[in-house]
Amino acid sequence: MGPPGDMPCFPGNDGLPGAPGIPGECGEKGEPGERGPPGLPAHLDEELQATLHDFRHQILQTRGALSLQGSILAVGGKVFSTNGQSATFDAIQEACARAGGHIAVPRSPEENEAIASFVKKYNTYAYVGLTEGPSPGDFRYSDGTPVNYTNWYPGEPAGRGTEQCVEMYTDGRWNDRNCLYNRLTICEF
Ligand code: MMA
Ligand code: CA
Repeated sequence: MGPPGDMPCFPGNDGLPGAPGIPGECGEKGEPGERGPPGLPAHLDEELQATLHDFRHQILQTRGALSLQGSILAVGGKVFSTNGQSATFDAIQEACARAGGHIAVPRSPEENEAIASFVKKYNTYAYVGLTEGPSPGDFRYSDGTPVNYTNWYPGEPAGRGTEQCVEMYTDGRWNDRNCLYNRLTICEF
């Protein structure tokens, strides 16, 4: 065998590409774009009018279907609704919140009658959205404001701090009551 040659060899082919690097940081938020051209007046905007027409139609359809089921009642600006199910005060509050509303609370004789009509229909007492504050006999709305309209059954509230919720009887009158019974779920929206 002869001595090693001194002929330089040519570079070989490139290796395989490496693994991707870690992502870089996000860029700055861009400037807002230029203001668009002024739109048509609403009454001349056919697309807007068609959308409004469709909304109105869908609202009427939904209201019609729900009122035929007897599960909603509109009074003044409020809509009252029940699912016909009974639950504790806390569970009613949660169910109403999940539906995007609050537990029903009558703030006028008309609202009281609407709620009472569900109580009669289901022959089940309902809790209303009032609870007793720290001082006995002081019932408040869930936003903490003191109750103004009331419809207590004669002699009520009598719990003096031991009955912190309020149930509605089938005649529409109210009784302060422990919060852990199962009472009709009625929400307002
Ligand atoms: C009575 C009366 C109410 C009270 C309930 C509790 C039936 O009504 O004392 O004030 O809330 O009892 O059981
Ligand atoms: Ca009572």
